[in-house]
Amino acid sequence: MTVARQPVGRAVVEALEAEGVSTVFGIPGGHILPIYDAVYASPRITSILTRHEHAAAAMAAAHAQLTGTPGVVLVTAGPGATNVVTAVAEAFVGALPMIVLAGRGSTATTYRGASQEVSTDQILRPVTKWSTRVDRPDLVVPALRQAIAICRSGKPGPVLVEVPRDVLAADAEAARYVPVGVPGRLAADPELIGRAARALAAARRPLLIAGGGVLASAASAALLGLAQQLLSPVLTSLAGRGAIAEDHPLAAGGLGAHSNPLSKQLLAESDVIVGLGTRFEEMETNWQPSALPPPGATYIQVDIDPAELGRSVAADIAVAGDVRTVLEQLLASLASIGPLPAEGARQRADRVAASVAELDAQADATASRTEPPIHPAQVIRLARAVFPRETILGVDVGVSAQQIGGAFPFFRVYEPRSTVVPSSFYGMGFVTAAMPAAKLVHPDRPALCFTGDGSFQMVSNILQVAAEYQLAVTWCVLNDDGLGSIWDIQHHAYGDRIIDTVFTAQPDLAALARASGCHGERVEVAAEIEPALVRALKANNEGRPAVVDVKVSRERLSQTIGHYVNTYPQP
Ligand SMILES: Cc1ncc(C[n+]2csc(CCOP(=O)(O)OP(=O)(O)O)c2C)c(N)n1
Ligand SMILES: [Mg+2]
Repeated sequence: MTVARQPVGRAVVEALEAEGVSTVFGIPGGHILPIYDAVYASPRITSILTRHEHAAAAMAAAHAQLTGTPGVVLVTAGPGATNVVTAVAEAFVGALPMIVLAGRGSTATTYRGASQEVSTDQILRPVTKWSTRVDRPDLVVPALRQAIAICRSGKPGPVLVEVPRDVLAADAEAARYVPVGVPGRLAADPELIGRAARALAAARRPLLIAGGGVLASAASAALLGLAQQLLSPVLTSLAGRGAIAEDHPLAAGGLGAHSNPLSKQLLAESDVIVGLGTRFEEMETNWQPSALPPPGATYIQVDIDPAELGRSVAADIAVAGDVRTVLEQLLASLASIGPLPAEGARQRADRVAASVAELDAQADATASRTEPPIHPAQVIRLARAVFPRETILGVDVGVSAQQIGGAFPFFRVYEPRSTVVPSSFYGMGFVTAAMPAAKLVHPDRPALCFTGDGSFQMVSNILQVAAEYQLAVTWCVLNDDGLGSIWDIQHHAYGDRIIDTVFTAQPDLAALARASGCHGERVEVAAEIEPALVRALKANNEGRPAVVDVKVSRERLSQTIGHYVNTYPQP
């Protein structure tokens, strides 16, 4: 009997199809063409040409943030692969599943100075869960399948499979492909669940903190169940936003510079704190005791990855397991303990709701300012009025976008998997470049990205990508003519010795948008903010991406100053 054979590139694409992949992001080069040629023939996979590989990996990461399934990147050898390093590192630190398929010089020329031949598998190794080079045609698909299993399992992350061009162009036996599927849900040790449940049942002032792990395990309903059982307020990390609808009476805000005075107070006063798939990363704490569980509190940490338990904050009860499963176990255990919630919990919950209403009123007051200059918070609060509830929110790096766009309640998020955010790796431009992927995942939901002028200019060729594919997002540039976050530090901690943090020549970003086929407007007075955002949303609804470039002052929220400036220098 003759065994059917087929080109490796085609087998790779068939495997991706079997895994349900519908979009790949990348840029072709000679080394990766066998895969591209099979995508050309595929009825199920669309490729997006991203004009820079950084944007390919960033969009794949956004795809992962918004869907929970791996984003797929196709790049050529050498510079194609090295161009993805920064966005792959974002996915690594941010625990996002991603598959990078890269070409490599032919096996015949490996040691002979071939074009584009550097050890890209080694360059990517520290920022991937697995980085491998496959030199045998019959092992490419098995390696890919293994890579998919690894990128989705436990704490998700990126993987690299690179294949020399001759191997990719060869034929291999057509073996049956069995999809990896969704990872199983790991339950926690029942004894630990019992300890955690008893601690929670005895808590007088519990607090739940939802991180990206809550979204990763689709645990929102269980989170809400526990919060309501205990009448416990809920804080979210930036990655965890949307884990609870931000108009829920128990939603109290975030951690770190994105936090408000209420969330700090809740952290300080709570006696039992449950961290759910969250890490108290440096971006959120600056290692300051006031941003961490207080010494007297019992800290219960739940994480799928045992290596995360107690890593940044010592945990009194460390529970390894899938967040949703653990929450369900806790709820079952609590049901047998009762009675809940603690005395005084109703009054505390009412106080939280009243404080949120007060914060909201303050945000409204900021937004209503009419005299110049424009405070970035104004823009963000007004955008919340213009863009509807189902909007996908992107916040790039930078003081304006991050600290204010990320801050509750200026812009609200209502559903899980509705944000595109950087990890604590914190690369400028990552979210700006990633944002158009939102329209691929949710064509019917508006998508709005707050970004800084520095971050935007790192990746502004994303405008052309968005225009080409009509990925109609709005970038709202909070333009302070500089690298404001770093200017802040020079201003406060370096005696105002300002070097290389101010731009004196700036492009007209609105004109750049228009020249790229997008809608573009520049705003310099407060009265124009809202109408400009309305027109941008209208352009989006007509299929055109938009830039609203707003001239803002270098004004900060008090929480931002407390978080960064007062704590500088850091360890
Ligand atoms: C790729 C990269 N380079 C440098 C930095 C350091 N950095 C952090 S914030 C920032 C300034 C960001 O400027 P902008 O996007 O205009 O936002 P702003 O702080 O002005 O609001 C810089 C340079 C970084 N995080 N990422
Ligand atoms: Mg700036």
